[in-house]
Amino acid sequence: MARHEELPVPVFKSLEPVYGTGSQLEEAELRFNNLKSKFIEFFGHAPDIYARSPGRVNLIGEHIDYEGYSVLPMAIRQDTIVAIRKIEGEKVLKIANVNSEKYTICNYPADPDQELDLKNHRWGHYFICGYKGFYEYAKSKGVDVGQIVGLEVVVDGIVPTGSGLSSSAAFVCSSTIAIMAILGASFPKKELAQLTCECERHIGTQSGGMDQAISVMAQSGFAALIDFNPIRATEVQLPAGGTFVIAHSLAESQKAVTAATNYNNRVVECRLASIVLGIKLGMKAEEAVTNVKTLSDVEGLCVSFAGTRGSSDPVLAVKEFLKEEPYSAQDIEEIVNEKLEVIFADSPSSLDVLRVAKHFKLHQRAAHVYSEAKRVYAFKDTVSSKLSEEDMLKKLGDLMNESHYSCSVLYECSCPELEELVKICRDNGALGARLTGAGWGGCAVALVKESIVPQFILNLKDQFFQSRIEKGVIKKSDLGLYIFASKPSSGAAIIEF
Ligand code: NG1
Ligand code: MG
Repeated sequence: MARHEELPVPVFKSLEPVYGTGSQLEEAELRFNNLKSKFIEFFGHAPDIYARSPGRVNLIGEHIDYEGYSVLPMAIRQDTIVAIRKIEGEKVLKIANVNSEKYTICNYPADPDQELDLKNHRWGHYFICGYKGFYEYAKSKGVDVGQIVGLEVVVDGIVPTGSGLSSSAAFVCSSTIAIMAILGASFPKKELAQLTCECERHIGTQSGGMDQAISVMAQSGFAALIDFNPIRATEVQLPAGGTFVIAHSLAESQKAVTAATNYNNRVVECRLASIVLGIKLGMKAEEAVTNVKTLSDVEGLCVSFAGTRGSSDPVLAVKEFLKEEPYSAQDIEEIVNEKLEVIFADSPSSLDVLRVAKHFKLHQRAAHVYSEAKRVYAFKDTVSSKLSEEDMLKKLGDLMNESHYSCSVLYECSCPELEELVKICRDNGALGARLTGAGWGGCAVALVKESIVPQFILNLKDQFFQSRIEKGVIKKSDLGLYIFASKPSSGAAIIEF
């Protein structure tokens, strides 16, 4: 039997296969009805097809996907639904949102080669990422998708934005799949995961592929170990006695806007760390600059070095060869024998990073990546070990705590609100708690014993959210959006009524 990632995105004629029964189905029915009436309101007729793709919470493995390392996320119930219809004649993409006050209608030309105006970020840009990516991929595969047509689109997303729960990937994946379906193409899930990852980069972040991979490939009831090159998703059964509670720090992390100082900065630092490590471990400077792209490319050299010390831990090489003090651009240029602007000449977003970076913390970033990559496997091994459930949950919690420490201290992608929230989670009995997603705001995820979940949520409401309600940061009636327990949900689907 084919592995599930070889299969196409499932097409359903009703909502039950995606949303199950009960309150979740009721909520979905309301959303789909509303989406349809909004579509009629905007465009005068109903959509032809719907596509949905979920957000995700990353349980462990932060900021390592773009370095080629496996990660362990699960899909959450919150998703983005895209309703779509072809318009013959008019070559325009009309992208509307059910929340038309916050997200006003965006029009773009129906031109797959258009460049996105990144200086003027608009919410509709994410749809265009999928649009461009779909056409690029279809062309590379020689798939004929016919004449260019116009599209009418209405979007309904309930993944909180800027929260580290991948609202962006949910939007890009549901858009791409809707476009694919309306144009009559069908690609296997793993190809969609790859193409949506690449196309989200049109927005200007040098993302890894975790979010799109889990959004497209998730299986209900399971988290997944996602490997890259090639993309693969292996189901991970989580222990029944533990629940993951997601809580928002209420600091919004606008990744597309802060990329040069935050996300892309770290991608650049990792690349520089890997080049310097490659050189220190015997590569010719020129060869390292040309061939070394990620820390996983030089892991073998680091492990060989560790072997001379009777270990297999690549972090030993980091400690030996990368100084703890921040490097200046000049420090690095002397080692690599090249101008940094030349190394990154083909990447405008990396050049933006170089323009604003004061220094580069190569030691800390590399130490985080190598140690976090190991924690992912330790997490996976623990889940499938013979430990008692009690011991298993404790071990998983410890790994999450270590991950948070590393993100916070070595990768510096936390923020005061997340630190406060993580501490409150632990003080209230979480076995482990950590930031999730890119960080610099957004959500924390806590592993909590099933039996104390209701009390845990009440305590967090009291100790973290209450003062923010009083200050008017959020409305009490919206609390359910900011703190909730989550079970592993299903991945992308196409729905045709
Ligand atoms: P968020 O910020 O949750 O969308 C981002 C990246 C991931 C991964 C994490 C950090 C995008 C689309 N996603 O996730 O690929 O690198 O940060 O682990 O940029
Ligand atoms: Mg995102």
